[in-house]
Amino acid sequence: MQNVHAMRPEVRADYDAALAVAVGDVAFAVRFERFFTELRDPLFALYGTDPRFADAWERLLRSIAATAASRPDELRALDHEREITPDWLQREQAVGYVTYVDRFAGDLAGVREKLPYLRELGITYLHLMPLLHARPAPNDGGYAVVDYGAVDPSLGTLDDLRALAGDLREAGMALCVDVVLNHTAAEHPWTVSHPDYYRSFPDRERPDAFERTLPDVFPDTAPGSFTWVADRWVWTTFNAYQWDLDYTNPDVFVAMAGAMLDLAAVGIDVLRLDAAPFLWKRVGTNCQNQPEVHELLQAFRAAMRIAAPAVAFKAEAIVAPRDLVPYLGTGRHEGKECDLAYHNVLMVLLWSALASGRVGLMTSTLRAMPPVPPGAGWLTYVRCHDDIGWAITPEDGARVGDDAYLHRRFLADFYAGDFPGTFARGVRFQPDPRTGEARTSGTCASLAGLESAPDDVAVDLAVRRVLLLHAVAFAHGGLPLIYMGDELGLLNDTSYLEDPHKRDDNRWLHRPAMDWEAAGRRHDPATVEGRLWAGLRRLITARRGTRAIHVQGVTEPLWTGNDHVFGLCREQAGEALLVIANFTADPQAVSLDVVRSRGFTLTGEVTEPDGRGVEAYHDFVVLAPYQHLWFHR
Ligand code: OTU
Repeated sequence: MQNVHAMRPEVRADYDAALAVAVGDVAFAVRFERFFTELRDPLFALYGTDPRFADAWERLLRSIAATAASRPDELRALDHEREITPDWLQREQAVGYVTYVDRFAGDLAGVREKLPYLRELGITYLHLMPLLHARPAPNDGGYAVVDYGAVDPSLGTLDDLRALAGDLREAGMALCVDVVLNHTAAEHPWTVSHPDYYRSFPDRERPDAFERTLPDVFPDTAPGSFTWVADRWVWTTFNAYQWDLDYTNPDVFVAMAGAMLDLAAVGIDVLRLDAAPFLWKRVGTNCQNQPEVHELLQAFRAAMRIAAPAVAFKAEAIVAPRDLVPYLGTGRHEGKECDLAYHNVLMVLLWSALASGRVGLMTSTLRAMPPVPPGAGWLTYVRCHDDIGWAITPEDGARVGDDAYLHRRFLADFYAGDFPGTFARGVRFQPDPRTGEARTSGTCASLAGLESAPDDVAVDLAVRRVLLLHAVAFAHGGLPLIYMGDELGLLNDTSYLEDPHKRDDNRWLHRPAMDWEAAGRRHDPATVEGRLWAGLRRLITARRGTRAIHVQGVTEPLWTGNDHVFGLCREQAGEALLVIANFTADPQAVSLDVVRSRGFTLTGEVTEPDGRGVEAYHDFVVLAPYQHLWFHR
């Protein structure tokens, strides 16, 4: 136990307390010392002067030690493995799938039975939407938890979850679940036993002060950020039944850390930290992305690294690039925050390019993105369970001489099916009458034109659009996610309109139940399902064979000299990938110089993940409608 003797004295005292629980675990001792200051410093900075802190700190150390001590051999082996290969989530082989448990397979036992389907697709990472015990509907799709220590009874038990995690491990798939850490359900027992876990105010003075600079998340259905409950105003950023936790209280941090550690003990591999930007509030700001949020995330991360280092963190922060990249750990937090974050900007730009048929905004905005800190990576995706918020800033627009406001209006109109000539069939989400803007709901296939397609030609174009967007998400670098049903082209599902608890929230439009009958057609090349399935399989195979996609590579969006053709170059360790992608329904030519200038050649090393051949004409490569080509060197 050499390391223990080398410990600094102040570490030693706290360590002794923790060690009493995790006796004789050398690996734990090493981790404890290594990450101790990463845990202690942010917490002392946030809570050091709070009289509640000493007791909270002791409880935290105890639960960290208890989690480490009870870790079964199987998970310890995983801890060891992932400490050696921290890039395990960002390899070129990694592909994720996102789904609701009930809508995919009824319950957790059902998901276990459906694993062969996911294996066949080539999935290595499964994100199951919120599955902890939620309040009865409405519960925002599970984002209103009443018990963090239990699975929702409609989906199964903790044992079912443990069994599923075990099956997945055996199949080489990682399991991600949501931790709703910004708020609990209004019915959570804490609201009664620990009212000081929440933020509430006797009158409107402070709420009014905050609301002067607070944007509305749900301006249409849940305006304002406070809800009058009995005799006070409770902070409710989202729906009235979702009460924001008060992270100025150290007990809240410890309670939520305990919930995360318990999930680690069940064998969860990745925690999705829901609504991370909102954890800390400050008057005079939009109460998102405050510096304290990063202190909290670093402390959660350090606690987990000490207790269960196999577990990775994924930030759900749908914010501007400047605010987003810090969730991956920047500056003094480098290497100490989340492993993954959603690349919301890429997702928005893909749909923007598809609607306008122009790639200038996408190219210039992506080129201006701050680089990802070493070791961290993006989650790239085309659709998810949420709406699409058209986060295009005035600076983004200005770079290509476009008016960002008008472009956002165009996108909302286009994808709501209102713009003349549009192929999209989506709906407006939370239109804001004050600005005339709206977000967009709708499934990938419906937004891409499959629902509106009058004939085979239009169906063909819609299929190609779906594959094109996925191709860029798959080639970009990071961990690509497929949203359940998109592999089959599932259309908008309007049945939510008949459910009084869902009717007000049109995000349910793009949360259909899995159509297993449609899935049954996935091997028939004459069907839409067959073509999408085969197309995605080709993409997964192409990605797998492309070392340049590995996280350590560099992503460089390229100008191709044709405003309708997107270019993307990936390089890592001497290997490179060039993707050129036509975002229009017309043939588009690109000078072969674009290919040659990067050292690629037209013959020999081209893959055609969309199944069509390469056409060259004199000194040009001519891309068919929505075609994308992958060049390797
Ligand atoms: C998340 O989304 C979830 O993804 C949603 O499904 C939930 O409704 C919500 O939290 C509440 O739990 O505003 O429009 O920057 O954008 O947390 C969706 C992050 C949301 C927010 C995000 C939030």
